[in-house]
Amino acid sequence: MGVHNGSLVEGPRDNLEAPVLSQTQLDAFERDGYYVLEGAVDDETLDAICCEAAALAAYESAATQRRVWHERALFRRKAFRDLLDAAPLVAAAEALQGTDVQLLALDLLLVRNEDDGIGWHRDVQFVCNKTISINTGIYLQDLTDDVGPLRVLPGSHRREGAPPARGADPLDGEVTVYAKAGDAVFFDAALLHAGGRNRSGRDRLALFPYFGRYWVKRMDNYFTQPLPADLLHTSDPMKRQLLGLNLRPGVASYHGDGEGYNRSRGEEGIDFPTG
Ligand SMILES: O=C(O)CCC(=O)C(=O)O
Repeated sequence: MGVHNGSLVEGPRDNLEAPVLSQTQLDAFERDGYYVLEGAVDDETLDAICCEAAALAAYESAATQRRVWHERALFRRKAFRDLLDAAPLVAAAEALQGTDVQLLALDLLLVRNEDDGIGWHRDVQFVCNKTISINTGIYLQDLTDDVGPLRVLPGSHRREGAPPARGADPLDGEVTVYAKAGDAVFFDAALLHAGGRNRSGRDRLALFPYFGRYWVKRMDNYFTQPLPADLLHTSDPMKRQLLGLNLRPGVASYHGDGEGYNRSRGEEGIDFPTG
């Protein structure tokens, strides 16, 4: 077993097109299927998220061992909306997934003390030779052995088939990811991974922004509540793209171009804006 392959994002995000990860880091993500970005969320945002998450957990019945809150529950709270302003997080997601990156979902996971955790699994069963979507664990406490750290099987995102072991049994080549609170563990959603048993005596909380290509369907259909108005009507181009409202101008997606092909087939004023 080893430890994670993380290292810091290189430099501030001053240009949307500028790569923020080195080619070596991108190659490691392609080979291993995961990448740890240290300090993805600043301390102020992380503190606010921890407070809101702890409040949600405190309100939940003590009998609940494990539960997830989805994006519409979370986006009612400013602290979670502010995650979309975490520039290092968004820049790394863009570098790993592509310029047409979208936020497919956002979940908060609560794992109570003495919960068994979750055995080896993939978040999507669709294994192929490209990364279609990336789940991201942002843990709200340091992942020490008593908290039940995340375990991953490097390279498994490119290999079809069921986990070669039952439950959470150890696997040859597995890596334990000792991420710190506020780091982001990006992993190809087809990567085999497992979450350990929580023996810390405290709630184990983690946020999972789930990224994908722009042409992958967001999980909007599952929600009965719309996005909050400030997100739905935001003029921030990157937020609009993350939320599936508009691609940023000039960003290539469906046809590998900037939507020029679709526009050339349309009719002005009917199926695209004229302004
Ligand atoms: O608990 C973790 O660290 C991972 C959680 C997970 O993989 C899941 O809930 O699907």
